[in-house]
Amino acid sequence: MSLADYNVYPDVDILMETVKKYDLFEHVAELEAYGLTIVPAEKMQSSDGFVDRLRDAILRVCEKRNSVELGDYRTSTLKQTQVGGNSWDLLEEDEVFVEAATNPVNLALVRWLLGQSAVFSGQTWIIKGEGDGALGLHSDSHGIPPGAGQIAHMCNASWLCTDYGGSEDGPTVFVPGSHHQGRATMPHESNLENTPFKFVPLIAKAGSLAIWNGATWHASEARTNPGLRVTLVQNYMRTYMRVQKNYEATSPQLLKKYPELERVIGKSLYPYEDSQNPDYGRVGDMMRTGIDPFA
Ligand SMILES: O=C(O)CCC(=O)C(=O)O
Ligand SMILES: [Fe+2]
Repeated sequence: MSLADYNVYPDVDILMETVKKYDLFEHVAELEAYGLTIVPAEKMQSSDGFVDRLRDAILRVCEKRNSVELGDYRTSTLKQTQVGGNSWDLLEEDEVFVEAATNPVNLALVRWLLGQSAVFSGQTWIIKGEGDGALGLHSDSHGIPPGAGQIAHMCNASWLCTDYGGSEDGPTVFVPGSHHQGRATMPHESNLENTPFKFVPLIAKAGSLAIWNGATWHASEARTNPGLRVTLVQNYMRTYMRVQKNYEATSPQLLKKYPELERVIGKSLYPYEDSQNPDYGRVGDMMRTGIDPFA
């Protein structure tokens, strides 16, 4: 008899049953210890052809939204600057995005990190072409001040839609265990060329899911291989990251009369005004709190 069979702690019992059913114990241990895990495609319980449909949908929506022709993703010469825009808010574009967001293995690990009340926050694609550059080490747990590292506050569950075989593919890289620091990276720590931290690359086949505690420091390497790296990024958050009502639409008259109001309703913070495009000013303001609780 296992502890879950007593059924006295339903929120955990159901998780344990799911973790056992899908053989995820190693992944749960890696999430705790390293702050990330990679679930191979064959363990994802995805339907037949899922990752091909997902990649095709991303490429199709990208072409439509950005008025570009990608051609064959294996040989396409397009660059991130041409295909990186309008990449958020994909859920209603194709049901494959709903499949991705509600995949049972994905949700088991999301709920392990964030509890049963975990909330879907957003999806975006990353499409990276030959010659596209590196991205510095950072935390995705925007808005979480130092000192709050005991639990995961948000997570990133990313579907690989192409194979990541090595550095040449421009993969994500991670600093294992960095989630225990409970803070974002400082500017002088973030450059992969001279950061003092050791990092590991994400190497896996298309259809695999890489999931990490949002506080785990990660970056990405430059891509030198031809063709495109295609990824679906998914963010989930704990409930307290939600506001009861979004006051962004507060009337301009009130905002003018009460100058403090704009700041109080978080008008310079999440969510983005344009649902498909990050407002980089807002991202910066959100991220600043990750290294200073008084920010
Ligand atoms: O793999 C990449 O290109 C960067 C990924 C990343 O920073 C993210 O998904 O939050
Ligand atoms: Fe990130």
